[in-house]
Amino acid sequence: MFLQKWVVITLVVCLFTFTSVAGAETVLFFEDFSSDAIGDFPSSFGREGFLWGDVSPVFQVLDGLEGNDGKALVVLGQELGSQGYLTSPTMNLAKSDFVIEFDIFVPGESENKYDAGFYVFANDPFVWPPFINIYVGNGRLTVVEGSKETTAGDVTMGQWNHITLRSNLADSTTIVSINDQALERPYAFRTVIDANTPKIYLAIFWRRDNRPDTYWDNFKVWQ
Ligand SMILES: [Ca+2]
Repeated sequence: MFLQKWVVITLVVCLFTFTSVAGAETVLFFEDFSSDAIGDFPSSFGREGFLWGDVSPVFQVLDGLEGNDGKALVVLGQELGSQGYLTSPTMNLAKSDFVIEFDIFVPGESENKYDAGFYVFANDPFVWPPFINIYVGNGRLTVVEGSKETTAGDVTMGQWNHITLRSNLADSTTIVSINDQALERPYAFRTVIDANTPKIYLAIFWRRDNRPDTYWDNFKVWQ
């Protein structure tokens, strides 16, 4: 018998995993109103499109509001039925996810009917409906997608509330939290954002009644 000896060559492949710098965030928009003068209209927002003459709300930068450090924006509701919007610059999205954070203060006099909130619009300005509609009315934070309106939870009247909205366009979900209390389930939104040139902008709005005023601060949007 001829015994053939086989030489087994073991090929060792070294796999190097290059981990990207996960979590590196790109800030798309930040406004704490610190560079605006007291009493001015907030300079980084526009008022195009959505104001109605004498019954418009008044958007004004104030200082030292209700325990908040520095300046904030107050929306002074005027006549019954007043409505108004102010809009952020358009933000171009490079990723499928984005986060919006802001602080809101609603005085405790909540018996009057009012809504104050903001829309996230997609693509071109003022194409209805908004991608996301989130508002505070009578002590509750409500999230609207299309015809589905869901009470997200209670905001605390008479103090600042920190709202966070994490939206993932890839799976069409958004998770809202109030004062870092995440809601139990995500909200599913239609993805109406143009996949080729995704962009969003915010529109803060006020409608219905003359009281109470609403204070906003520290808008930050990143992805
Ligand atoms: Ca501030």
